[in-house]
Amino acid sequence: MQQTLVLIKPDGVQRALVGNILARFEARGLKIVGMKLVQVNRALAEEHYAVHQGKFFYDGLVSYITLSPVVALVLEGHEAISVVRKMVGVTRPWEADAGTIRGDYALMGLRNLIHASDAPETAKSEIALWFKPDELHAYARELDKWVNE
Ligand code: FUP
Repeated sequence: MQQTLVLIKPDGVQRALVGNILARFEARGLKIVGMKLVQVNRALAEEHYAVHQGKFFYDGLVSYITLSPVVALVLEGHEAISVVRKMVGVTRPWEADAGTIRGDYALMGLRNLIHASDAPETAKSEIALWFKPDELHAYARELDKWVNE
């Protein structure tokens, strides 16, 4: 099973959309294997967005994610990385399809509610950045046999 890192960004927490967003992932069959509320400091923000360093939007991105707490999640499931990316929708919220999280709840600019890893290598490094090994939990769910088999 694949694992992916998801962040419900400050706007998602401030707009009280955490429960709604989690419900979508749970209903899809994805399993929460890590979850915590994090007040992101500048160092973590800079490391998370290192790939964007030097781009015109980098400073805004780093400030935005440190404004207010985020919910960090590790979700597990069959093809979890691409499944979650499709559920999230494209980066520019005004272009995101209806039915996606961004397409249903976001509209403008940086306020795109959510981050999700885009590939197996980034999922691996982002999970290691955000979670210690003992914050991730392997457990069986009765419903998995109805989702996965
Ligand atoms: P996504 O994977 O869809 O979250 O998008 P990226 O990782 O490419 O970008 C990360 C964040 O940078 C996005 F949330 C929004 C911001 N961004 C801009 O503001 N302008 C751009 O041209 C590209 C990204």
